[in-house]
Amino acid sequence: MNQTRTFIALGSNIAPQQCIRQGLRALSRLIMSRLGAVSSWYLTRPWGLETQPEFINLVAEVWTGLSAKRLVAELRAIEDRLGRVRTQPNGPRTLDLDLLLYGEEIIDGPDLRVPHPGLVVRDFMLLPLIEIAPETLHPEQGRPVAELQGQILYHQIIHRIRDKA
Ligand code: PH2
Ligand code: MG
Ligand code: MG
Repeated sequence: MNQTRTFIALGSNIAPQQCIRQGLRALSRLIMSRLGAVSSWYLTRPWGLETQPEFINLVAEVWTGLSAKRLVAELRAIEDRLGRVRTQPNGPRTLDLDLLLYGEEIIDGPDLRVPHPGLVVRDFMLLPLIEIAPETLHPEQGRPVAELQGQILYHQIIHRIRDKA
């Protein structure tokens, strides 16, 4: 099967240890797809809405035969199964699954932008990606992601979590 290399950001600040574990399990069972490398878990300060609990953030590599649109629909279905309630923008969530990169495709639609616009400015998206795939090309910038660290605007990482079990 012809598979595309994608990277997905996971984030949670409601029962985060449990939700991240369940999210990874769901990604490992995704139709027409295979879970690849998974970064360390990072404890992060909330960005956007500061009066909420700290997050756990990480990035996973997923090889998939799904289209970007279909993949995002599957990610949303996983979020819904994990009890995601959509009230405040940037508010607390059981699980957020954001598509960071879909091969070298650039998608600029009303509902979906890839590369994720937050990727280069949020440390909790860029640094875990660099940890697992530093050579990956950012298709809008034409440079490997490891060279983009100077563009980070939001430094939310508190520390890497050593014991993820
Ligand atoms: N996600 C948000 C809003 N703020 N803050 C952190 N630290 N981590 C996140 O994943 C996050 C956030 C909206 O998706
Ligand atoms: Mg998000
Ligand atoms: Mg999201």
